[in-house]
This record gives sequence, C-alpha cells and structure tokens, in this order.
Amino acid sequence: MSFAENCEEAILNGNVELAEKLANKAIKENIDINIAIDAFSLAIRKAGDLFEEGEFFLPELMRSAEAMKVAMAIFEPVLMEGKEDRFLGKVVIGTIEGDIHDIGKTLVAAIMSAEGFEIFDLGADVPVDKFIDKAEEVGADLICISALLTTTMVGQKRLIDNLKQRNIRDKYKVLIGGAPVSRKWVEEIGADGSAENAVSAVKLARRLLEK
Ligand code: B12
Repeated sequence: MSFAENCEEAILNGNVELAEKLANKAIKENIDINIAIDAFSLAIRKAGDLFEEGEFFLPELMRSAEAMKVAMAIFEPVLMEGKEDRFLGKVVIGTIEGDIHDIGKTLVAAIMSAEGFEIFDLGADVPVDKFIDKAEEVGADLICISALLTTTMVGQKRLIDNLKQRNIRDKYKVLIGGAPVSRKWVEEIGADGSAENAVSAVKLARRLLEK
C-alpha cells in the first residue's frame, strides 16, 4: 500500500496508533511534509463524505478526527523547526462562533508562524467581538477567520460588518477560509481573500501585507 492509502486506512478506521506511526514515518523518511499533510487531509475529507452519505455516523467521524489531530500534532513542531527569523506581521486567527472545527485553522496558524508571522490563535468557537478586541489590543495586521459549516459562515460576514460599524475595516486585512468558502462569498462579504489550503493562505497573507 502507498503512503496515501495507509493514511486513508488510518483515518477512516479512526486508528490513532497507525496515524501516529505514519506521521512519524513521514518525518523519519523525509517525505515532503506538505505532501504528507495533503494525504491525511484527503483522507479526513473522505470521512466527511462518508458521513454526508450516511455511511459514517458521528462517533466514527469523531474517531477519524481524533486520528487526524494526533497526526497533525506530530507535524506541527516540525513545521515550526524551519521557522524563519523575520517578522511579517501580526495575525489574529480563530474558528468562528458555533463552529468547533479547528484542524485546518491550526494548520494555517502553524504554517503562518513558521513563515514569520506573529500568531494570536484564539482557538475555536470564537465570538466575533473577541476577534476584533484581540486585533485592536495587539495591533494586528491580519484577521483570519475559519468556518467549516454553512451555518457558521455567516459569522465571517458579521465580523466584517462589525469592523465597518466600528469604522476600523481599513485597519485590517481579513482572510476567510474553510471548505464551504467560495470566491463568490469572499466578494459578497467584502473579505480581502481566501485560500484553499494553508500553504496558499500564507502566500496570500504575504502578498496582501507587502502591498
Ligand atoms: C473532522 C470533521 C469534524 C470533527 C472536527 C474535529 C476538530 N477538532 O476539528 C467533528 C467530528 C468534531 C465534527 C463535528 C461536526 N461536523 Co464536521 N467535519 C469534519 C471533516 C470531515 C473534516 C474537516 C477537516 O478537519 N479537514 C481537514 C483540514 C486540513 O482541512 P480544512 O478544515 O478544510 O482546512 C483547510 C482549508 O479549508 C484552509 N482553511 C481553513 N481555515 C482557514 C482559514 C483561513 C483564513 C484560510 C485563508 C484558509 C483556511 O486551510 C486548511 C488547511 O489546508 C469535514 C469534511 C470536509 N470536507 O471538510 C466535516 C464537515 C465540515 N462537518 C460537518 C458537520 C455537519 C458536522 C456536525 C454539525 C455534525 C453533527 N451532526 O454534529 C458537527 C459540527 C459541530 C460544530 N458545532 O462545529 C459537515 C458540514 C456540512 C455543512 N454544509 O455545513 C462536513 C462538511 C461533513 C459533511 N460532508 O457532511 N466534524
């Protein structure tokens, strides 16, 4: 079986030990870390598809997520090892209120940190005001809002609307992300951009702040 097939097996079976073993193997054998993370990400999305199709129930999805989190926790310090010795800006990041999906957000935060951004990670289920208050407190350059549910995406819009109401919209670049986010949604709510994965998120953040 290929590495990707093994990852799929570990995630779909919610096999924490195998996920852990594969993540360590990837590091030991110098497999490109982004390729390894992609393999795990594809597998967890497959678990989501099975859930949507009624083949998986919530406990199974939760076990898959647990295996995914264990693997990502092994990659995180390795991502940080290559941390660039530079300061690109301050980033407030979190998953919007009502939403507990934090795997993707944490990956974006880790890669941004390794690239040289200073990260203020508020975690998951974060109220709109908390994002804004933190950004004001630390003098952030960028606010990053993750949402994985179609029902919680509206929080991304609410955050931008609140910035406008407080007359501070122009102080921050706002990036949004998460599986349901589309280009159309970015335009509709007036965000500064979105990215499909953590690596593109960092590239976009750099481009926006260089301007
Ligand atoms: C894992 C998972 C869970 C885990 C979450 C564990 C955790 N701590 O995160 C658990 C089991 C707890 C869970 C719960 C639920 N889930 Co869920 N879950 C998923 C699943 C399978 C994978 C998400 C994931 O981790 N992906 C891997 C990461 C690496 O990818 P990512 O999150 O997309 O992030 C990448 C990019 O999007 C981007 N990105 C992410 N954030 C940001 C932010 C910025 C600023 C930028 C630029 C980029 C960016 O970069 C990231 C890294 O590459 C998805 C399926 C899917 N296709 O997304 C369903 C999914 C999101 N869940 C779904 C549902 C319905 C639920 C529940 C409501 C189920 C229930 N009945 O209770 C609950 C919601 C609880 C809540 N209130 O939040 C649905 C949502 C459907 C919808 N249309 O809204 C999905 C799509 C599954 C499905 N196909 O039905 N879930």
